[in-house]
Amino acid sequence: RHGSRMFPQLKRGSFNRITDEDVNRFTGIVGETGIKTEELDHYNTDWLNTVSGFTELVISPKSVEEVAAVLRHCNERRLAVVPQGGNTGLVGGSNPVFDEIVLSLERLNNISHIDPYAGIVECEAGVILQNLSDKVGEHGYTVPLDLGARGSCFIGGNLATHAGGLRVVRYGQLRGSVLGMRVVLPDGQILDGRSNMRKDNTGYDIKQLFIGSEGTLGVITDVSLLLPQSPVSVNMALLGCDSFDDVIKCYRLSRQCLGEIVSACEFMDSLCMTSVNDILGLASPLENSHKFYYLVETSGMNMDHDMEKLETCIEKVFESGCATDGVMAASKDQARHMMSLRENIAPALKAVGFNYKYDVSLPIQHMYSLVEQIRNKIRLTEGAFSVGYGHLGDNNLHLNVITPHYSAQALSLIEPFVYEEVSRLKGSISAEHGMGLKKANYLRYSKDPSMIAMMRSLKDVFDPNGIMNPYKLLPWND
Ligand code: FAD
Ligand code: 2HG
Ligand code: ZN
Repeated sequence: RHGSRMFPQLKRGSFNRITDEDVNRFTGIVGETGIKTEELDHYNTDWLNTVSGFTELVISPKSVEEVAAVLRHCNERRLAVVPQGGNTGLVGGSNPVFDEIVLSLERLNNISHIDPYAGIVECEAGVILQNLSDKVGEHGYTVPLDLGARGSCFIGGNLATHAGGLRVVRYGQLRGSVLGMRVVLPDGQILDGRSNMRKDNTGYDIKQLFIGSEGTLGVITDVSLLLPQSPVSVNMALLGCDSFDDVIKCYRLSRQCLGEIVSACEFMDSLCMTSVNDILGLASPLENSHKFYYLVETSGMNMDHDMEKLETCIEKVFESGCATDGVMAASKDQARHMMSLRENIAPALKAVGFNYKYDVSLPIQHMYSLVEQIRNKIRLTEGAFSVGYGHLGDNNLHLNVITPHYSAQALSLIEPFVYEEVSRLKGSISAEHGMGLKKANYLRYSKDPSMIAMMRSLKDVFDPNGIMNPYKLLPWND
């Protein structure tokens, strides 16, 4: 049996099953407090409640040596393992499919050192992103990554998925801020790539392979991150637009007017806004409803300077006619509220029904037409609707379809069409959430066969027995 209705054809790999002897051995390594054999629903099921497995064992090591000893035993015994962080992943990557052991990073949560001069933090993989952010904030720094799941996701999970989020337009992708990492391979080898140097051109940058590897090559245990200075002034504006073309024009103008202080460029359609309004009771600061909304945030060091720039920007936007309505946050609380409207789209949609999520990169001018095509395809499916939102500044569309309950028929209307279309437009079928279980078989839509073959070769080098997060990221149906 397995817990994914979406993939009835998936078969369990030829891994051994856990015995009492194995459990005793693991208990010897991590102690009684590091072992769980009961009440494992939280570990077995994903945040979206769309996939769930049947693990009977969760192991939570407290040190890198314990991770190494656990993995060595799993490898010798051919026991499959799923590394798990905060379990907020959206592609079914962090949960077992069958009876894989869950190796949770939850107890590896030490922030070991903050260098206030260089702006570097060293920490373990199990630190919750919000806690990391609060801690470095005490020293005047911020983490170069922020996302709605900050209260639950772990920095190790962020690295393993190569999470994007709200601030990529400002700080770039996470991999650019990673100075060093320590990783444990399935045979128990510790790859110690810890470093605090910004520049290091001594050959292959092995840590980069583990960023975005989704637990399929090894377990990330430690990281050093370069930190940007915390902004002193944060401002926000929410604009209402009549068309997606107008949203793009607003975006273009805002980049031109605001330059280096831009820190988020997000968009959402009207159904997203009504969903957060109606389901979560979060009110829009705009009186009227609009077909589209564009949210722009600035972060800088001088409130007067930043406000002046944003005001001039809004004036230009209205002069050009690309927005018909708009409001600037008058306080930090208002700014937070505006961003919460955007961040809460995923929680609001989750409350309505079954969510089919597509997280794609597309040329900006094609981003919304995909939503319209899908809307047309599902128009006869009872109770179904689709929305579009996302990180406009990264050309990252979040296309979500919602049906009252899981429907294989609805799924067949969307897939593989959605992947074919993204491939045709030379986009990416995963901009930031990763491949996990749900997207693994579609890898070919974004990667050439030569690249997939090389990915398999690398997998064989690091994990020759294939025990690390099986059925994830790489296609399992060929
Ligand atoms: P998990 O979900 O536990 O694991 C994710 C994957 O990483 C799994 O394959 C797991 O096996 C692997 N893994 C975890 N830890 C390790 C480790 N230490 N070593 C090796 N492998 C590991 N994502 C974005 O990119 N941008 C967003 O804006 C965004 N917003 C979100 C908002 C909400 C409300 C939610 C629920 C999710 C959001 N996500 C977003 C998705 C998710 O939060 C991210 O993918 C996050 O980085 C996952 O971190 P996690 O600790 O929860 O990892
Ligand atoms: C976001 O940007 C997240 O809000 C979630 O990446 C997107 O749920 C989604 O589709
Ligand atoms: Zn996102």
